[in-house]
Amino acid sequence: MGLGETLRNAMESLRKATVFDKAVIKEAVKEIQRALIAADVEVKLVLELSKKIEKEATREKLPSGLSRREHVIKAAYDSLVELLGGLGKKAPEKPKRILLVGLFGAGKTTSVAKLAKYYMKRGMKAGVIAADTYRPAAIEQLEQLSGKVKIPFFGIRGEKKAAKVIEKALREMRGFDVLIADSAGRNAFDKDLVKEIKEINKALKPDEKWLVIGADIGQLAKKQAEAFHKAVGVNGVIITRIDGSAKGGGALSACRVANCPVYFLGTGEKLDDLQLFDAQRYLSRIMGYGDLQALLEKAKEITAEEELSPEELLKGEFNLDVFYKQLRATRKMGPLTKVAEMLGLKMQLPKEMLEMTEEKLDSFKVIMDSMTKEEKLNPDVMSRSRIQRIAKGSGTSEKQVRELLKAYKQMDSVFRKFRKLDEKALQKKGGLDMQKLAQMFGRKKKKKFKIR
Ligand SMILES: Nc1nc2c(ncn2[C@@H]2O[C@H](COP(=O)(O)OP(=O)(O)O)[C@@H](O)[C@H]2O)c(=O)[nH]1
Ligand SMILES: [Mg+2]
Repeated sequence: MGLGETLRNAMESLRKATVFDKAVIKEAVKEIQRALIAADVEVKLVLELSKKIEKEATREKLPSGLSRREHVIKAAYDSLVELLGGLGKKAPEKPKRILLVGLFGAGKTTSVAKLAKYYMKRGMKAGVIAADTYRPAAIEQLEQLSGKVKIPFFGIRGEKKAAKVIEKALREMRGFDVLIADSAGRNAFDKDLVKEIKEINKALKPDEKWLVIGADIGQLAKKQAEAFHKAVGVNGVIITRIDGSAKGGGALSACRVANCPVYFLGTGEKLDDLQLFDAQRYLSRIMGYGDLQALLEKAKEITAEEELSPEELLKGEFNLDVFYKQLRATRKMGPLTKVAEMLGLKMQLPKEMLEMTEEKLDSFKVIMDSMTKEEKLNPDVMSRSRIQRIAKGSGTSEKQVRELLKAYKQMDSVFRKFRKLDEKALQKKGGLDMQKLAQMFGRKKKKKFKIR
């Protein structure tokens, strides 16, 4: 599974969870962690991101207009965008001289031609300079690539000094809007390479010095960006082969940390396979969402699950719908035992209810899907024939339907006791406080966790 797919799964589990609580968020965060680490994102960054999401998830006050679910999805999405490069600097629209640097095989020569085509398409007069004098075949490679799309090319066969080539090119290629120079790589970053780039740099005086790296180097991109930056003042990055590598996320986040803006992504071998980099667009593309807005819209669709506050639960109508939601919440948070204990009601709580299995809950859900609204809101109308109909409609047995109804009744009577206690407390004044009781009901003080 690629990065996009795993991240998407994590978002989907946030989006689709029936009960939206801490356990769901924790699980989703774990999934995001796994996805990022598999993409070679530095562990430290992954942990920072997880903390950020969890912090936002437990925030007391939410920005207006968002449910907690939407807020968490947005927070996760935004932190991912930030991790992969933020809404940082965009590639310059009208560069004058670009020098590409990088190690062997990074994709420099290919990218020189791609860039020339890119700027030509935008109405600029672009030319390329073959300043890789280290590898004899490099000149031919660039000539061939640029010849395909009639990009003006300059190179001197047999010339060993790259700076000489540049000087001559600058004299010959006047009147160009943008000149893009290739340079030689090495197997590793070394003095020899730095010396050569410095000479080219002096001759060309480029306004843009971009480092080309293959996505497959993952988080090593940080070291490389820093080294090249220190040596020759790199001010932008092109990440190539993002199409074939699972480590694109690692390379992108590493450049972010190194403070090197990623301007372009190489997405294939053809000259048109070059994309302006935008973290948000990149993320929405790999995750297969139109954009964040589309994702939030989808989250809204399933926000049908109403908010269930403990206050309402204790004060309000208790019915099968509330029962089902409470069962799920209880299972995840286990708070009912505590409240019951405090009220001396623990013994009266049916044990099976606290030990309800996921399968049983699922079967309850299926059964309730076959009930009418009236039956759910007012289970007293239940009759033999209705039970038969529900069992048939839900593909369960009458016994299972009765089991659900029995559990509901037990719970209902427990809640009646809660309410009575509270009324008495109110009469006494200063006795049991509904607010306090509610807070204890599965939520830590003040940290109210709405279930939407
Ligand atoms: N799939 C893919 N291949 C690429 C991309 N960019 C470059 N390549 C290939 O990577 C290899 C090395 O590219 P080259 O430009 O010669 O690298 P250089 O040594 O840095 O000049 C070539 O086979 C290119 O076709 C890319 O974005 N995607
Ligand atoms: Mg090359």
